[in-house]
Amino acid sequence: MGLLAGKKALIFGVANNKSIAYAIAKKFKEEGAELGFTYAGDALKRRVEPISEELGGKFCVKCDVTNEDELQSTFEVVEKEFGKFDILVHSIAFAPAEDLKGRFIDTSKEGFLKAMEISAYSLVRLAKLSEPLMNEGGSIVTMTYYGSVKVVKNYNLMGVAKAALESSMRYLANDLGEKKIRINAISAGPIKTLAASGIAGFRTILSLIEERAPLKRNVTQEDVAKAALFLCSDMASGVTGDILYVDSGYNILG
Ligand code: 0WD
Repeated sequence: MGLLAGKKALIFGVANNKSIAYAIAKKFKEEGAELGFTYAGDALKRRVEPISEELGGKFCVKCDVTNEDELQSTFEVVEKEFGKFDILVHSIAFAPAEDLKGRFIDTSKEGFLKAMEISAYSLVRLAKLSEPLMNEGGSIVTMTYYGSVKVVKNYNLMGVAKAALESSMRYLANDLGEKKIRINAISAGPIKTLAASGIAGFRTILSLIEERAPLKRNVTQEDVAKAALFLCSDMASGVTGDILYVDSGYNILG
């Protein structure tokens, strides 16, 4: 029997089959979970619907996390289709391309607020909407990156948004603990996905990891999916408010 047999998982952040959320959903399905999907906008519908079909998704609904009406209607569908559920995957981020290069000091107010809303506040909002529908023993996982704690060239505004995300995750862990709901983050090493293609000099970062990280290789979506499986399964029953680095060990280097 799979580690997630009988569990229901709601997945945010599939854009295509390179997305980290896709690998996580696939792994969860293999381990017996039932899945529900959302997609950010009409342009992604034709990519995410076939993925939902492939993985036997119970539903696949449009949900731009900046749109309160769509958030409300999504959770109405979740309640109707799932009743209660067990796992929330938050694998969402956005910052304007012009704020992911050059000097951080030049970040626009508009870009800053947008990045914070989509990349950090959305976790708080999704946790709030999930709380009444989550079973005891439920688990939330979000995706972060090392640029939150160290200055990484060009990561700029997204680093600041990830710092807010990580801190939000810890405060949410404290709030949700009494309901026996756990929440953790995975700090993934760089992986070539749609979101990563927006970061200037991404190839250089990939080469640096191969050269310097203890495991001398870049991580894959599958590496991250296995860590997500651990955090969302009963194997991690005592773990909450934590950040699990899945980065070939790069973060330990001085
Ligand atoms: O190197 C990497 N790829 C890393 C990614 C290293 C460490 C962390 N991460 C994080 C990202 O910051 C993000 O939080 O992992 C998460 C998933 O990213 P991904 O799988 O690398 O990228 P992608 O496949 O592009 O998925 C991110 C998705 C969006 O895709 P696009 O590319 O269309 O922006 O986030 C979703 C959307 O599906 N998203 C939204 N969802 C709902 N409402 C919104 C929104 N407003 N905006 C973006």
